Amino acid sequence: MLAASTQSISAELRHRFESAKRVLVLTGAGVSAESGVPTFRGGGNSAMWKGVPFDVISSATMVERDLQAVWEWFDYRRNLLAELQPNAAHFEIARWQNQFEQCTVVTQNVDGLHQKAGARDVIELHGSIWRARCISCNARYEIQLDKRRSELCIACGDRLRPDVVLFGEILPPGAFEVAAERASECEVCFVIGTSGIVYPAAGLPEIAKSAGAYLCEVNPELTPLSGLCDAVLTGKAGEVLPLLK
Ligand code: BJW
Repeated sequence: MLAASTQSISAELRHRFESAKRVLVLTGAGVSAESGVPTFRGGGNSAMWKGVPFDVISSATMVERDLQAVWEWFDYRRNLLAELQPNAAHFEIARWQNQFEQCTVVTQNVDGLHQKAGARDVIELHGSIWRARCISCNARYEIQLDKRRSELCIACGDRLRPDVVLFGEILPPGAFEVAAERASECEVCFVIGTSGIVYPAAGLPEIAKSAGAYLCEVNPELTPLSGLCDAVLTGKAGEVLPLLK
């Protein structure tokens, strides 16, 4: 498959990009791949932790069955993230927020790299690896790398769990609703580095498209959303996004 080049950016995409006032950017694990963060799927492989598929360990059932194992998986990933930096794609998206009147960044990622690159008001559909949440009262706590992570809730004494959205769990209150509203208002919607199979996030491009937005996918592979998109830029986000300048 041919990678995107300045030539593959059509005149229409360039025009839409230059004239848009409201843009929505939906990102997935692929946007962080060039920072060294492993994706969940893609290339025909599925992430594993100690021989357990990620969709088993990242599940509500596992929180009930073996919270300790879930913490180990997230502690491992958080420690990995501590060494990693945002890449050109994160920085480009953060820059877009100064370029457009409204540029909403909606991410499925829990890594915090958009914010580290300077993006503001990021809608984190699947929570954050940098927070813990009480399993009873939902009180939330920041997790700092240099401090020992607390195991119990200060407010009610019950156990804490990672503040991320696992399979079968509902999204943070209001997050999808705000994202869906922005999707229905945007003129251009970018779909970057997501396999587009996890809902409700994967429904956002459909909302944008039915409200008349121009859809552009950036991904080295085709996805179930590719057919819906007006432009498909085949390549790595960190290489493709700077071509839009
Ligand atoms: C590059 C690149 C480079 C590589 N540049 N690109 C409707 C239909 C069917 C099922 C459902 C439905 N609605 C809801 C469901 C159930 C379920 C679901 O969607 N299942 C599907 C798998 C079928 N959804 C849920 O359970 C959600 N909850 C919910 O809907 O609540 C209401 C409800 C409750 C109960 C019953 C019914 C409804 C919650 C979903 C939570 C997902 N959680 C995870 C784990 C988070 C914690 C953790 O980090 O471990 O979120 S799963 C995992 O997948 C993670 C990701 O955010 C998410 C999406 O993955 P993503 O980001 O797309 O990554 P990959 O790895 O899949 O793809 C990477 C892509 O990057 C690839 O395409 C590469 O090619 C590309 N790439 N390098 C650009 N350099």
